[in-house]
Amino acid sequence: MNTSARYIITIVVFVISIHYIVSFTHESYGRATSLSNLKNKLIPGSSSTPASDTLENFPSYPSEPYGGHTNETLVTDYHANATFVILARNNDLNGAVRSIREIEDRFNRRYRYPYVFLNEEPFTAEFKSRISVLTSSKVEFGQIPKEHWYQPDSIDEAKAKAGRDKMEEQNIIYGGSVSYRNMCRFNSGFFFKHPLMLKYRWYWRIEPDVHFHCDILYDPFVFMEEQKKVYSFTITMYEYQATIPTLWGHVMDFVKLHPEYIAKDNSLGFMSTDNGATYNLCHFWSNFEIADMEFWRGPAYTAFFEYLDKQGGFYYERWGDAPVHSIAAALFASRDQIQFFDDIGYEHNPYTHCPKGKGAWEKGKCSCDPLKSFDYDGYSCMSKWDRFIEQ
Ligand SMILES: Nc1nc2c(ncn2[C@@H]2O[C@H](COP(=O)(O)OP(=O)(O)O)[C@@H](O)[C@H]2O)c(=O)[nH]1
Ligand SMILES: *[C@@H]1O[C@H](CO)[C@@H](O)[C@H](O)[C@H]1NC(C)=O
Ligand SMILES: *[C@@H]1O[C@H](CO)[C@@H](O)[C@H](O)[C@H]1NC(C)=O
Ligand SMILES: [Mg+2]
Repeated sequence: MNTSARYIITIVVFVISIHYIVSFTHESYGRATSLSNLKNKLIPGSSSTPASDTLENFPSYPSEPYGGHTNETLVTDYHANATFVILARNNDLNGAVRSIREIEDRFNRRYRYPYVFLNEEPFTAEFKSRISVLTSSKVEFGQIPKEHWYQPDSIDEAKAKAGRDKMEEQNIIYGGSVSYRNMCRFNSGFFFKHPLMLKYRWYWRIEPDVHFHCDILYDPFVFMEEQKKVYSFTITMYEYQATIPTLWGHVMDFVKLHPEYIAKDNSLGFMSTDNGATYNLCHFWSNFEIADMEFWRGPAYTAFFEYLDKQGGFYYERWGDAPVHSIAAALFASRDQIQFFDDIGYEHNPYTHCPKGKGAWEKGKCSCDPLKSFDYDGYSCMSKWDRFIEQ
């Protein structure tokens, strides 16, 4: 062997040795230069290790459609003439902060609908600053006119007191409370007349300490408008009979006086199976509402509320805004104007509506337990609504 041949062999052996040493000590170098890898590069589609293989050890690892990030893009599409409305006391501040934080994160930071806060007392500076910091939307704080809130002079206070005492004895929730009655009457007949609300047509009612469990990926206000809806709900249930002993009788008297207001394809059949003789107590839970204030401001509801208010049942009994709104929606709107929002995961203690529609829970990245939805709880009226709407 001559000198130059020996020299070449030495170099070749040296290069091969370095290759193996680096291959063992530097993993990525080894992968980049391995034979199988070179083969994959030369013959496309021959890869024996699909990228997803690495996830197979983690069967619970989120893959589509669970994964991805929440879309943060500001929605600049057509917006409805709409606002959120929150009735609250100053000491409801922390609960109100939690509710607004959630609706912002789940929906409104992309839509920037305004907020109107209402209270019979002035909101404190602390309340205003702690709410305003949560959102880029316009936030307005209004005081409720006295005549929209307090028990009117036309109410016989002795009779009202007797009613409260009786309900307290019966252990009915809020049975002895005057302020709760003020609140129910205000929500029934006045919130949509507040000067801050008059400039809007649509509203979304929110209470302190509620939860929005899912991303809301479309605009429910625009949906309502486009679909010509009037009223919407997420939870429906039975009312306490003891809070409304005479309500249904007055409703039927009103219907006889004003048959012209009854909608053609109404939802009386959801609330009564004997054509109105008796009320099954089903109503929509009004702590969540997305609805059209023109409906409440219109002639049918105006006459209806005035008629009920004259009977005094908001104070002599304890009529809630939930049955009052619900019965009105059932009688004066057609059934296809009432919307059940399955995809809006919503909780107001102690009940939760969790989406059940195909893929809705995944799409909304919902934090609620789909097995614990209130919909088919024994106390829910949802199955009655399903049957009514399908017939
Ligand atoms: N300003 C004000 N808001 C009230 C008063 N009572 C209740 N609210 C609000 O009215 C709504 C319903 O009251 P809440 O106590 O949640 O009643 P519940 O949901 O029927 O148990 C919530 O938004 C409360 O913050 C009150 O006396 N003054
Ligand atoms: C995010 O939302 C905007 C506006 O709705 C939409 O145009 C866009 O396609 C969305 N992007 C993703 C990744 O979903
Ligand atoms: C929004 O609706 C209110 C009430 O119907 C109306 O007075 C107002 O003019 C509307 N605003 C716009 C911008 O359409
Ligand atoms: Mg509440």
